[in-house]
Amino acid sequence: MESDAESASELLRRVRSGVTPVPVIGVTGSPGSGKSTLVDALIAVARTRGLKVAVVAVDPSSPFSGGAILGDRIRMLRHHADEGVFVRSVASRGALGGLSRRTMGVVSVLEAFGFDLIFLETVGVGQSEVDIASVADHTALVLTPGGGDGVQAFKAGIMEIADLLVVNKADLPGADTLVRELRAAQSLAPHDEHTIFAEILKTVAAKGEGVEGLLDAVFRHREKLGEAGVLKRRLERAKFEVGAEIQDRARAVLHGASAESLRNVAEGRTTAAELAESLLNQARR
Ligand SMILES: Nc1nc2c(ncn2[C@@H]2O[C@H](COP(=O)(O)OP(=O)(O)O)[C@@H](O)[C@H]2O)c(=O)[nH]1
Ligand SMILES: [Mg+2]
Repeated sequence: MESDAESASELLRRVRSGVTPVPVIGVTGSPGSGKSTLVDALIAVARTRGLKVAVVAVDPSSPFSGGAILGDRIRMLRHHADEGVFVRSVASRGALGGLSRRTMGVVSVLEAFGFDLIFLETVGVGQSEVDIASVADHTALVLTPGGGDGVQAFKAGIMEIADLLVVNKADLPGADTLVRELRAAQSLAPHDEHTIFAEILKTVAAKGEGVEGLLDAVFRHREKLGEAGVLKRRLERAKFEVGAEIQDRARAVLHGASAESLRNVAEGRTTAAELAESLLNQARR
């Protein structure tokens, strides 16, 4: 599925038919905010409840540069002998926002294999926060005190896309201030009687504190969504996949533009729109 092999689409067709959707929980936030530690703690809690857990950690770097991937692997390694846990790091390969349609294929396979919960960890840089919200059923944004995270989340419009706002490292000073800032930001954001505000939760992932509560909040959010809400999220995911497919193709079409045709645009003999139109037409034939 990850390597986009010929057989992948047939496999995808099969794993997606008749599978009961399981919660896909997106975990995003700045590097170092404690996402991996939190997911690791969530695994432990979920296991005590008898739930089988899969984790897909999307790393924006190459699979060979080590760093974050290695750290995540080592941390979650304590679960390696547990057959109810599966952890997979995937490189984003420069895909927009780090999430690719291949990643969605991987999620579907895990769903078909009977995992009860699927975590999707992505580094929150730019577009990926928005992407994660469109592919996950439940998006948890991990923030830390004292990092100006609250203000930044508000500015970047991330508040609206998060279903759960997790103030991690609540053992450090400033956690309550951040919670207050987030509350204030929520009350200022446009809302009506139908708005479901993101729950704000404090955790100390490193000690497992507040993690039970976080998992409960995920299930509460699922209840609020209801069947219709979950279906809506699935449709968003499908839309993301189709969009990613279109972008891949557009890139390939652009790649086929000759230097001469580009020079014509640069020097005003053709407009960008005209060249785009003709490239798309050529690709159709
Ligand atoms: N003080 C404190 N440190 C934490 C907490 N959770 C994680 N950390 C530390 O923060 C660092 C980054 O954690 P990591 O999970 O790798 O962050 P990620 O990059 O978001 O996945 C590690 O050194 C963790 O031990 C916490 O609740 N309190
Ligand atoms: Mg991590």
